[in-house]
Amino acid sequence: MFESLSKKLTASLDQLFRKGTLNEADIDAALREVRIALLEADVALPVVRSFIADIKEKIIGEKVIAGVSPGNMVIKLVYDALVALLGGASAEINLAATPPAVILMVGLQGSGKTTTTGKLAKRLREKHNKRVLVASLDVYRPAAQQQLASVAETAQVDSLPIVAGEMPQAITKRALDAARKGGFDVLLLDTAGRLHVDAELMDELKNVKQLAQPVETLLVADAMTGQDAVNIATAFHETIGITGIVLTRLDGDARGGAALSMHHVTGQPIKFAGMGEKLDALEPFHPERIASRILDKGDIVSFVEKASVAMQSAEAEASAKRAMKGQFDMNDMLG
Ligand SMILES: Nc1nc2c(ncn2[C@@H]2O[C@H](COP(=O)(O)OP(=O)(O)OP(=O)(O)O)[C@@H](O)[C@H]2O)c(=O)[nH]1
Ligand SMILES: [Mg+2]
Repeated sequence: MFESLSKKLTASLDQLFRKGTLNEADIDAALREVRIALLEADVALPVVRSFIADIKEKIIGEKVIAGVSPGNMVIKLVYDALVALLGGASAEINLAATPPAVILMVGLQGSGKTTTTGKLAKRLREKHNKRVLVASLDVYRPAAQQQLASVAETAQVDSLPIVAGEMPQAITKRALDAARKGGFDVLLLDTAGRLHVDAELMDELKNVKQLAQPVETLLVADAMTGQDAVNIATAFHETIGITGIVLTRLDGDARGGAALSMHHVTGQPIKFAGMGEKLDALEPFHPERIASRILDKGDIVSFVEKASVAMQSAEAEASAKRAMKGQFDMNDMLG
């Protein structure tokens, strides 16, 4: 995944690495190539713009670190900006609710909701020791409910018995009731897909959300989604309100656009990555690890980090010495 983005991004920064000193034109040229690499990877234009502006601002404000070349410093800043774009720290699944903790799965048609529901159910059972019930609210596609039942069987979790002709809100009520009575810790609600953002189905999701009061509403999105990722994420977040994102098909040759755009436009974390069709192919999403994979400059990043820590401790020591001598000044206060 991200191979072509990784190659281009790394190449665009290699020029900086080779130079001893940098002027503004060098940096502009490198950032122009970073911008092209991101656009070619289908990252949405407003996201790319803000990414580049952010780095430029940081370059201007950045302190010079002893022993670190300007080129290395820029590489480190690009890496930091990538980590931030991917969401910063990794985020765990939230189960902090009076049981059953309800997780609502939403997303476009074929994005991987049903598969991810099965993956998550399996993970919660195996890794978190939870008793999980799943229920399908997809009454529109023939056999969709049966598909979830068979996924649940593979995941070795319970699924709500199917009642023919029942509508989504009634299923939701019955699922909540069954989860409470059955002493389940978690209830996963799989919903119907939609081809585009569709007002009628969105309304239905809003009603289901109101009824179920989920602790997590996860937007399941295909990592191959290009420029449209921004519209999809915005629409779901504005109408329903999501608490996290699951990117599926990261095992394919995703260009990266969705991964790099969706957190930025929603402010919500990417919690998991789907890495295949099998039920154990779900991984927690770690922004730092993904950023290192995209920008193949791990050695430089850790070198700059160490130099920066060393400089900070040297500065702290110097200011402590000055304080001992009673020479503490405003600069020490401002840090
Ligand atoms: N390679 C790969 N395939 C996946 C992944 N997640 C889901 N799929 C496949 O994508 C296809 C659609 O997955 P579903 O889980 O049925 O998608 P859905 O969102 O429930 O679809 P609808 O209910 O029709 O909206 C299936 O063939 C899955 O096996 C993934 O992470 N990697
Ligand atoms: Mg489905």
